[in-house]
Amino acid sequence: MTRLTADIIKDVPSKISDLDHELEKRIGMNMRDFACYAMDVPANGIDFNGYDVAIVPVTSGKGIIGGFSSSVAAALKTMGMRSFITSSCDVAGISEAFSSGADIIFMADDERFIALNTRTRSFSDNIWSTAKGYVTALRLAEGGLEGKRVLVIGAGRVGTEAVKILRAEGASVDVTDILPHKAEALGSRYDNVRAIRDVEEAIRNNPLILNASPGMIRGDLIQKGAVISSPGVPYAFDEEGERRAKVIIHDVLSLGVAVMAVASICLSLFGIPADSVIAEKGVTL
Ligand code: 2YC
Repeated sequence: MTRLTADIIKDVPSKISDLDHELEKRIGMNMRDFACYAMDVPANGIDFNGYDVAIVPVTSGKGIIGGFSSSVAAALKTMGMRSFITSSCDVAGISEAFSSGADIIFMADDERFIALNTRTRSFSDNIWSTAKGYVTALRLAEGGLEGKRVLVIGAGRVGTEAVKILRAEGASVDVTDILPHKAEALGSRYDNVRAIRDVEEAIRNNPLILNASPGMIRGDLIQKGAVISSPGVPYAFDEEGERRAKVIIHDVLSLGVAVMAVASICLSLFGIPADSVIAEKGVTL
């Protein structure tokens, strides 16, 4: 997954309520209700205000990303959770979170971004949650994915989870990646999944796209009326693409965080392995 930068996320805290209202206007659900919908949690099934959520800055590897913790905190607060950023980082921050009675602890190093539920010992993962959120957004925008063909651009960790979740929803998948072997690995592992080498041809032929790649997508390739769900960072579309597409769903962090929060509460499994067994078995409360 592309590593965020302070510049990419600099507006998240100030723009989070606009995003929430935009979502409400477009799909009739705010971020919190959308995340519940994505996780099959009944509306009002969770008392969000009853959750103290700690975000622990992590200095390992490439270190802290300016604004990352405050962006996560802002998204969680918008959902009605009581979020706070620990004053310490790393292990000291985790112990601070525990001793302050945090119910859920959000933390990210360069490899993984998780939400650990201290009450149920389950945790959710940003990769899977982002894929789940963006497949759900595509389904809502398209009015259902059963029996449809979706093009997934990018066979990285989010794209791979999205392929699995799309299959679990009854869609057929064309997948393409700048490294063809990554798409071919998915094509040979799953039926109803085809690896496509010519990405331009694939974009021209598919009106349903989930973009999980960091690359730009030329607007002149996009079909008129295309429905595009795009967790890929940075934003990939030019004016021509925006003119042609019926809808392009994109945000840089908050939708994945919202699904993580709900997933960490409603999943009693200990963790969600990267191969997202949940996505294939479905989640029922
Ligand atoms: O500020 C901090 O605590 C840093 N350790 C956060 C590092 C996040 C690295 N991961 C990413 O940038 C992307 C995010 C979209 C979530 C997953 N990968």
